[in-house]
Amino acid sequence: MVVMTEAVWRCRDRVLPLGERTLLMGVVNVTPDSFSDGGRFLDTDDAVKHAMQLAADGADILDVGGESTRPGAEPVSLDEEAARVVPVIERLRTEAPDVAISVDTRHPEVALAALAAGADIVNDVTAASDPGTIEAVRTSDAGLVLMHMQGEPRTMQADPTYGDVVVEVRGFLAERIEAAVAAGVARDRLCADPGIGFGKTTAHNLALLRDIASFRWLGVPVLVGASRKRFIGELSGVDDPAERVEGTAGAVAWCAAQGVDVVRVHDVKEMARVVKVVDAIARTGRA
Ligand code: HH2
Repeated sequence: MVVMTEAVWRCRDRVLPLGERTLLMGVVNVTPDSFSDGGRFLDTDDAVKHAMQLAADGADILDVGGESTRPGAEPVSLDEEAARVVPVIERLRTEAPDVAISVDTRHPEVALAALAAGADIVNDVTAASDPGTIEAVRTSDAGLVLMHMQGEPRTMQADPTYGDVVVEVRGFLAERIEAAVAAGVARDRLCADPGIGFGKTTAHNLALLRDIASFRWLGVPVLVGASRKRFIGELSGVDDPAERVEGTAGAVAWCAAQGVDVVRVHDVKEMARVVKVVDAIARTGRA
């Protein structure tokens, strides 16, 4: 049984409830090269249509990204990245007013443009390593996802090495939370993510997921993005990332049962059904 405390995640003027249920962050990749759906939604209309479907399927947050962070991906220019995400965010802001919008970027310039277009959250796979991102979040009162990554996308899967992966990743996130708070970001704006697949072997991913409940000690909501990732394909014997739905459901069910607050997923309709059942079993406070 997961015993939850009353808490919220504040993102600009939105208040996301924590504890009652597992929140769903739907992935909207406006990229030609994302690992599981690259090129499908590069056009603004296609991306908005896809995002609206995810919202209808039950997404609480739409995570709009314009740069692939898959292992081996080449960086894109800031102008190109902003040109991909800003028109999509502007449209979603008016067409999906009830859904929170995050921008998946490691660049403060893109974060600022996305916030100006109406984004509520900055999702940064470098845990706001650029002080400009902290400043953009502080001045806008946006939410901020701090994610752990060892190395950088192009090379991170070459030879990831840890002593104790759980202790190191959790310790890193604790430091980044304190750094953000020291720089003036309110603690209730923050969210922590162990960065599944970012400079991690399958064994590292599994160790982090096995011990994910301990990340609740960080005192901020915990987000996990395991959806369709390589280790899921490896474990379930499925090559095509788009076909890794059942394996993803296994990881999502585990996370929901362990009290993870937000799961970042591609298959929102299916995972909404999964978390409804697991939340009803695992979370207290229900009739
Ligand atoms: N994973 C991906 C991208 N952004 N952000 C957070 N906070 N956590 C994650 O686990 C995470 C993330 C990778 O998935 P995807 O966006 O589908 O692929 P790509 O980076 O190739 O666009």
